[in-house]
Amino acid sequence: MKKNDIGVIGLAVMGSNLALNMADHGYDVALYNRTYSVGEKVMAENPHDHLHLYEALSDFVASLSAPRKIVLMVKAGAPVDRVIDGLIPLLDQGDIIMDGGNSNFRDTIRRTEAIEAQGLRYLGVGISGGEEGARFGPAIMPGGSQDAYAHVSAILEDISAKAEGEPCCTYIGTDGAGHYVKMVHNGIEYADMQLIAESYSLLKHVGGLNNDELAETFSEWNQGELESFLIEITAQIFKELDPKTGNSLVDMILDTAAQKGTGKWTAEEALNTGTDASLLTSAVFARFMSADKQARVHASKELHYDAPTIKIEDQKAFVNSVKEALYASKIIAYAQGFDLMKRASSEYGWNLNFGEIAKVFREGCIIRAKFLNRISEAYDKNSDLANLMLDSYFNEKLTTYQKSLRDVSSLAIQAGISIPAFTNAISYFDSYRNERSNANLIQAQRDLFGAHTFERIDEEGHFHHEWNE
Ligand code: NBP
Repeated sequence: MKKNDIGVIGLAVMGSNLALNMADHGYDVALYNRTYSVGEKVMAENPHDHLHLYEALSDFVASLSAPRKIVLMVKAGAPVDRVIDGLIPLLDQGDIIMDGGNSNFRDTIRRTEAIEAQGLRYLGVGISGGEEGARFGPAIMPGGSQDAYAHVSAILEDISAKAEGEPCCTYIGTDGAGHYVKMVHNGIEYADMQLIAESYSLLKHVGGLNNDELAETFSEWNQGELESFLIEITAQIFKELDPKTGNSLVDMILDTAAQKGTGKWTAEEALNTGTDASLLTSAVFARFMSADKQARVHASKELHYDAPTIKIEDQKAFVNSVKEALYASKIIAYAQGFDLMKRASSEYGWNLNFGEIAKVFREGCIIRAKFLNRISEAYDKNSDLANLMLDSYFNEKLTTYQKSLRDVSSLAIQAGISIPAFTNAISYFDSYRNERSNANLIQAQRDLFGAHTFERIDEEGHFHHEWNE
C-alpha cells in the first residue's frame, strides 16, 4: 500500500487548513489529532482523496514514507513537548519532526538539540498568514539543519504563497532561526497595526473623517505605495455594518486589544539583544494599555486636559500628511525589525539573509505589502546595510516625509491624542541620526555617583574623575 508523503498532528484551524493545502498539491497527508472526533469532523467537512485520518498515533507514524516527515500544528508551549515525547519512541533514525506553530525560538533551540542527539531531525518552521494563508499559501520560514530541509523543501515551497512566481518560503538558518524571524514578523505586524490605528485616531478626531470617508481614504492609500493586506482590510472594516444594530461594526467593538505573546517576545528580544526597537515595543505597550479599560475609564474622569480647538484648513492636505507620516513610520518599524534580526543573527550565529527574508514576507503573511520589494532591493544592493533607513530609496522617502510625521505628531500631542508609535518613530529617527547624543551627561552622572568611569573625546582609555562635593 502506498505510504503517505507527510503527516500533520493537530487539526485545529491551522493544521487542518495546512493539510488541505498539501492535499490539493497532490501529497498524501496522514492526519492525527489528540481528540479523534476533531479529526473526524475535519474529514467529514472536507472529504479529500489525499487526506487519511488515523486514530492511533502508531498507525499514523507507520503510514508515513521514510524518512518520515511530521508537521506539528499544536498549541505552542508544553503541548509541543508532550507530542514530541509521544512520537520519539515510534520514530526511526533520520525521521524529521517539524514544528509549524508559533513556538518560542528558545524552545526550538532546546528541542533541536535534544531531538537531534537521538538521531532524529528537527525543523522549527515559522508559518504566517492565519487560516486563509494556511489553506491557500502561507509565508513559510523554516529553520533547522539544511540537510533536513532538503527533504521537505519541495512540499513547503509547493504549498507556500507565491510572489512574482517565487515561493514565499526559504531556508532561514539553523535551529531557532525560523521561529525567530516569524516572531519578528509578528512584532512588525503589531507595529503596522498600531500605526494604522493611530492614523485612524488622527483622521477621525483631528481630520473629522467619518467611517465612509475613512473607508475611501484607506482604499485610495491601498492603490499607492502603502498597498498592503493590512491597509486593504482596514478599508473593508470601515464599510462593514453591524447586523445587530445597523451601526458601523467598528464602532460597536470594545476598544481592548488582545495579544498572544509573539509581540511581547519581540519586545523581550529587543532588550536581550540591546536593540532600540522602541516603535515595535510601543505597539505591545499600547495593547496592554488598551486592555486596562477600567483604569482608563476611571482616569478619563480624573486626569484633565483642555485641548485647544484644532482647525484643519485643508482636509485633503491633512489626510496626505497622515499618509506620509504613516509611510515614514512604517519604514522605521521595518528598520527596527531588521536591526533586531541583524543583531540576533550575530548573537545566535544564524547568518541571516535579509533580502531573502523580505522576499518571504511579500505574500501569504499578514504584513505582506508592495513595500517589501523595496526592502529586498535594498539588501540586494548592500547585504551588509547597517540600517534600512540608510538605503538610498528609504533615505529619500524619510527626507521628504519626515515633515509630515513631525507635523501630525505635534498636532496629536496638542489635541491630546495618544500616538506612541508615531512619536517613537520620529524619536528613533532623530536619535539614530544624532552624531553627538546627550549620553555624555549620563556617563558623568554614573561616574559621579558610582565611579563607573567614562571615555573621553580626546584620549583613549577609561577615566574616573574626583567630582567636587
Ligand atoms: P491551537 O493553538 O488552538 O491548538 C489546538 C491544537 O493543539 C489542537 O489540535 C489540540 O488538540 C492540540 N493540543 C493541545 Br491544545 N494540547 C495538546 C496536547 N497536550 N497534546 C496534543 N495535542 C494538543 O491551534 P491553531 O490555532 O490551529 O494553531 C496551531 C499553531 O499555529 C499554534 O502554535 C499557533 O500559535 C500557530 N499559529 C496560529 C495562527 C492562527 O491564525 N490561528 C497563525 C499562525 C500560527 P485537541 O483537539 O485534542 O484539543
